[in-house]
Amino acid sequence: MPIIDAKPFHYDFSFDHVALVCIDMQRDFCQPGGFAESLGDNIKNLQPCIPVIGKLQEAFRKAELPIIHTKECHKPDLSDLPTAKRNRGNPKLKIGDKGPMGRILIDGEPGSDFIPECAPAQWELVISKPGKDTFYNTEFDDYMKLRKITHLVITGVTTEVCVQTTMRCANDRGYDCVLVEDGTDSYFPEFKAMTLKALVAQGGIVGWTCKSDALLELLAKEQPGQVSSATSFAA
Ligand code: TIU
Repeated sequence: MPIIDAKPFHYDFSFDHVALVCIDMQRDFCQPGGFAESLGDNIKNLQPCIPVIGKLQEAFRKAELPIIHTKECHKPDLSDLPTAKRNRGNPKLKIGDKGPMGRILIDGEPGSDFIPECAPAQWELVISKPGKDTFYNTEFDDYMKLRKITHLVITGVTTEVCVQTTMRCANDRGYDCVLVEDGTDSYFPEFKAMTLKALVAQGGIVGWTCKSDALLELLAKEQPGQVSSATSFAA
């Protein structure tokens, strides 16, 4: 059973039951002219995690392990967008308004698409989610159960919003989650730091955190083909 260094103590999992989850690595959150800037957020603070997530994706693909990508977005007719969410934060451009990258946070628009550094491979599952929680109004949980995935390696943005919400909701459903410390970022570095602490407090009340190197070193030792989940996952 693979074991990695983690907080508050080591994290172990089986290659047959683990997946990498990449949360909302979208242009609207990471690039100029998107949802983040319409809320006045500093997108510079999200840049450090981007190459780290890219490396993890490469390593999981090489080991033929599953990767699931989420994107926060809404239907073009806004039927899945609560008015409260549209108005929240009094943004310059609201969700659904036309911005430099198309309509803000609308599925199919350039802004809601993934940044190229963290884009899904053609065969990888993409979950479009209308909320911060990846389980809310999506097929994520059904898919994980079907594939017998019990352990989630979580990455993405932003740490204390969609990432933390998803990790807490996964924990309540019985998943063992490890959040990659350098594979997540917030517009507010102090919120990231506090979230990483809060998740692992009380003996890992919500789960674990680890550094990407711990996973990358482990996966570098694995030969593709040793990992039996790969073929069944793709089937
Ligand atoms: N605003 C903010 O920090 N985050 C979001 O709105 N969504 C995600 O975290 N993906």
